[in-house]
Amino acid sequence: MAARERTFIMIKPDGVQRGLIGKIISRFEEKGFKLVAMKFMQASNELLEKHYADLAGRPFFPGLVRYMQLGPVVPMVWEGLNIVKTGRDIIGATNPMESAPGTLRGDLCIQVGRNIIHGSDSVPSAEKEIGLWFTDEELANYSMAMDSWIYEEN
Ligand code: IDP
Ligand code: MG
Repeated sequence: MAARERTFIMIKPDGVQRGLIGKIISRFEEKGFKLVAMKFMQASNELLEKHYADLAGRPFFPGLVRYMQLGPVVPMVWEGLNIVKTGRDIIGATNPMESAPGTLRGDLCIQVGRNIIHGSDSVPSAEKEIGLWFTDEELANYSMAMDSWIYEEN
């Protein structure tokens, strides 16, 4: 089965505070993706600076790191066929003013600085982000009983 791609998804502090954890997780579950790892934690400055290293030079960077520490976050690893791109499609455009209705950001938030969720933008960044937030031991190795109802045999 060709379903081994993984992505890093994280519910941001506003998503947690607004009671959206269940709704967000449901979207990925109901699609048919497989949850591989999840935790509930307060992110450190150091971890966030590494996670958002590519944006370090941007004017909004200090505010972004502050925003991400306003409360606990829910980092997760999800697995499935083409999940990096499909995950970004489910999440919607970075700025909720441009996110299509039907996407998480399009339906559930209003401003770019409070856009509730993170998703990796490529397979290499997914690998990097998974390694930053999780150890290998934290990634569960199991098969989902319903996989043959989600994926064609091959
Ligand atoms: P992404 O989360 O859709 O991948 P990135 O460009 O990687 O978007 O930016 C990371 C995060 O930084 C965004 O999700 C958002 O929280 C924040 N951000 C991006 N652009 C702005 C901005 O112009 N003002 C404030 N925050 C921003
Ligand atoms: Mg990004």
